Amino acid sequence: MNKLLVGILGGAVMALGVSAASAQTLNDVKSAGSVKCGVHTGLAGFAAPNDAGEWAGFDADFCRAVAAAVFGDGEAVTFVPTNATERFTALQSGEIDLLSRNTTWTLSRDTTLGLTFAGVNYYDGQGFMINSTALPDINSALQLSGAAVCVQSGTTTELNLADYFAANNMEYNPVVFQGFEETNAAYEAGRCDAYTTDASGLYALRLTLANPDEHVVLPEIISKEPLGPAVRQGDDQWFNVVKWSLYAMIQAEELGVTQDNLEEMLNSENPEIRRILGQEDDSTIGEGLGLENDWVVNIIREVGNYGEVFDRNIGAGSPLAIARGLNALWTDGGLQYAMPIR
Ligand SMILES: N[C@@H](CCC(=O)N[C@@H](CS)C(=O)NCC(=O)O)C(=O)O
Repeated sequence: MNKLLVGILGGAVMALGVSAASAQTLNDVKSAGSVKCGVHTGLAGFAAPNDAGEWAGFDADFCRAVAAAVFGDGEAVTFVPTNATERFTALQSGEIDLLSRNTTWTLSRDTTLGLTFAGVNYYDGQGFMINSTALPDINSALQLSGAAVCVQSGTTTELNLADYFAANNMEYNPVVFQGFEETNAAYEAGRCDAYTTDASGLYALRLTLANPDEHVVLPEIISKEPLGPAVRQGDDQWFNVVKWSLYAMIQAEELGVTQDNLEEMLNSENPEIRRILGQEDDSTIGEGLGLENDWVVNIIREVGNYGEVFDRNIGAGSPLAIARGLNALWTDGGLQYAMPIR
């Protein structure tokens, strides 16, 4: 056989192999009866077991939104706690179908780990927290030269920390841990002058400290941390289900469709609302995704729109009380913008 033919055949076999082997997640999820969703081991407001032992939080609710889109049931989720290091292997190995865990979208992760980010559900940035009782004169990260800084391995945090101190000609002593609990315990015990992670993580962690009021998040944000859900590479159908679940939540907020007014909205005459809720007679909004036409209705009924999920878990209606900031809708000066659902 000539080389060209071998190449073409090889390519065709590979292409078939890839699509047959990996473009299966939606079917696998449907036959398993639940979405296996990788979450944090316990980050208040994002994903942590509540008093009733149920997973609660912004990232946990995104798992529920995808389950609602697929099954019409937000509880059809198997939550799999993952730490910063094991989260990517869990996705690669098929232990989880979806990673919904304060994970930053970067070039290297997107191109070398066999995964694909489906969007950004939280625009974040890295910050520093200090104990203001121990360090009353520090009010800027630029005063941290010589500091011992608690940081977790396997994170973008560790890399940005090195860049920031180098760029500002400052020295520091990294105190690196693998686990979240260890890092937090070391900080609380005063083994580090500062703790660094995503600002959202700092606010969540502060709530769990013995004296939250003693701890101050410094004003500098030293990086971009676009956090979002990720899926395995090579399965466009599942990627689309996850990506459009996020867009649907954002679009529902833009259209004013909420958990409370959903029934009313099902009778709306606004064509955009009718379309997103699958209420047009010739609706096909589920077809290309392999879902029913009421998949958005199910997401809103089960978890609410993007703003509701934000407020309830991490925003104004929660102990974290994080401002919408960059996560406001584009119509309110923020960056959250859904592609058109039509
Ligand atoms: N967004 C950053 C940091 C995310 C991250 O893993 N942060 C730490 C601090 S909040 C964490 O979640 N640790 C918990 C653990 O590994 O169990 C990333 O994707 O690398």
